[in-house]
Amino acid sequence: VSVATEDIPVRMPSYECQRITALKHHNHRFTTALELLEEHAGYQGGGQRADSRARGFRRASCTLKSLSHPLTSIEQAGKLPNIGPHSLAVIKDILEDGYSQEVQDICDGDFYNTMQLFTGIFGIGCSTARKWYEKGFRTLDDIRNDSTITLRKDQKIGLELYQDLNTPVTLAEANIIQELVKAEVQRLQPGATVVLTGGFRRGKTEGHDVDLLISHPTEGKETGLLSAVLARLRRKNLLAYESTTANTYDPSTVTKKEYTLDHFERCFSIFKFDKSWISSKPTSQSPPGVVKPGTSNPDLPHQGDRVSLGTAGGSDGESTAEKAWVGRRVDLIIAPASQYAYALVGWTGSKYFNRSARLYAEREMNMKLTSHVLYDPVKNQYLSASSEEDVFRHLQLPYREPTERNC
Ligand code: DGT
Ligand code: MG
Repeated sequence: VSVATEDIPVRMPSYECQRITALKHHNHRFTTALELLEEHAGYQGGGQRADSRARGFRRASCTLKSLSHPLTSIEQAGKLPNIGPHSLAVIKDILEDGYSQEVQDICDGDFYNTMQLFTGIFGIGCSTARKWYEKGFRTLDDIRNDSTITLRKDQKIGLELYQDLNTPVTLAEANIIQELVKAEVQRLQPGATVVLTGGFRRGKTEGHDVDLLISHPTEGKETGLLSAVLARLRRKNLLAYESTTANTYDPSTVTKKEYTLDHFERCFSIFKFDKSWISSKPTSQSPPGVVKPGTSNPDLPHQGDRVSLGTAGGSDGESTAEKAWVGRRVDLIIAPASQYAYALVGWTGSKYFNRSARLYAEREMNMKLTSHVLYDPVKNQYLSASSEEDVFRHLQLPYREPTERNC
């Protein structure tokens, strides 16, 4: 007897971290629309209410991503967890008409497109972008040419390198940057580790930045590493921008503070990625797209070589028209060994996976999960973990591979 997939009862747990969410799934036509609505809701002011509207669309999208077959009926959508009335109405439109007029109108509108343009500037958040939109600004030149706007250093470079920073980073580029940083880190501190986290670790082949988690198996040996690595990169003229924040982790405040952001020592940077690195042929020992740094490869940067040809200038100006490098956003995060497993989970993401894991820990396990530690307030115990598997085990969650955390 054959049963139509939409008639199979779906038993889906409501926390995203309890489910498998792969990059490829069966419901892209719905999730693209819902995530556009999420983005649009996030662009609107209104604090927590706007945030929770945005989150509602994302949660509905996450549910459909976890579904093992294409959604074909609104009745079934209604039985799934975390799909609110607004999302349901959008799904219904798409099922019936093949598209959503609401989404179409947003895409065609000035507001959404301008907000996308302005929030694409490194250092510009929704509130500044919205302020500019309300003042009537619509193009990057409107911003560049307005004498009343004072930009911070990061925002200036964001505007200068707009084109670069809005071109997705490829996995091949991310691998090269990871190898390059690893070589520098290990020269300074043998045995130190540099792991590519974020979306790339979840299997994405493109991203908006490169997230590198740096650690050392011996606690304490990571101290001072970041500033030393940055000094080396600076000497080689590989940095177009850097901003470091010190470690502010204090375990005793774990229950008091909202730990949505973490407290690791960290550097937001923009690397000057030499365009010629990517055209280099990988060596036979390298994985595809990876060029091993070191003396064996003449194409990698050395002090004073052609990497330094470029200087950060206007993306549409003469100075950068022939620049030999492309700007790439890189986050360097330093995690002490004892916090490494939690940092790895936190920095692998996705952001929504983390959010749901933290919520699950709090509501279902009565524990506090952060990127530093898992804390049990009843036993007043910090639960140590030496692997991601340990973190999942402590939470009594089935282990999910990074590629299954794409909510
Ligand atoms: P992308 O770069 O657009 O391809 O996407 P992701 O998933 O790499 O996102 P990204 O780079 O913003 O962040 C990487 C992961 O690290 C993400 O899952 C959330 C997490 N993350 C980012 N910033 C922070 C932070 O300040 N604190 C903590 N705890 N986690 C963060
Ligand atoms: Mg990333």
